[in-house]
Amino acid sequence: MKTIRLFTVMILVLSFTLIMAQTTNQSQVASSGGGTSSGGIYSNFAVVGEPFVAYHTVGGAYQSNDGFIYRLSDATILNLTLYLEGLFNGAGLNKTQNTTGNQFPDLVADKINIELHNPLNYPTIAYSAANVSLSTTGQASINIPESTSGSYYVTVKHRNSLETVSAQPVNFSGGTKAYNFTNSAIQAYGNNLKLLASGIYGIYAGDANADGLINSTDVNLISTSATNFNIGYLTNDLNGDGIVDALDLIVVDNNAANFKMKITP
Ligand SMILES: [Ca+2]
Ligand SMILES: [Ca+2]
Repeated sequence: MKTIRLFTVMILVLSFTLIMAQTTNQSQVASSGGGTSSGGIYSNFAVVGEPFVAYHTVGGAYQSNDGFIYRLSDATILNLTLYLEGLFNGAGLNKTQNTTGNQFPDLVADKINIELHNPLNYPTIAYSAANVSLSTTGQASINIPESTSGSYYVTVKHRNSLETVSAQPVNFSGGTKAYNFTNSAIQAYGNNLKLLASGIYGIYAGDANADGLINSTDVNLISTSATNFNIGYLTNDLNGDGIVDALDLIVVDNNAANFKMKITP
């Protein structure tokens, strides 16, 4: 009889321990936004603290615990470093201006578009992010969804700069990826970067009509705008000071004279 009672008590203690363990574990799982659950499978959760380990797995491996299965997100963060010739001030990027002051708040210099292109068929875009903030230190960051794991060329577009592509495809299979367009010309496909200062490279300015060529068409657009004393946050304002004038013309003239054009795979 005593044995049976002791056994019952042990079962109760064990059950309580298991319940507590499950509760404790669940309390340490925090949604990172958009977490979903279905049939006991949780996905896109960030996991904090013990006893879970935040694996970053390729292709979506599963970590099971206490009857639940936690699937950890394979989303990738892409951290780009790049300078735009037009905004470069010797140490970083100027903040673009409009008629009343800064166009963007805080440390945002301007906005860019970032595209991931198929490595075997460049015109095919696998993912794109528009209006990404580019900081005065040349930093831009985007989240690449898990569905876009794999290798892609990284393309940077800006409203009056030359389309520029990474030298090679970048692998996006989870974690954080950094790509730097400022430390060497060979970081861009076709070495298509301009030497801005000793050891510092940037994306060519002056493709005002965004056709992939910096030529007389762009010169004429900017020249006309300067003649009309246009002011504001304008595509023809290459240096972003809020005024279209001779300073912008010098930049586009120089790049047009050197027949600068986009170079893509
Ligand atoms: Ca052009
Ligand atoms: Ca200007």
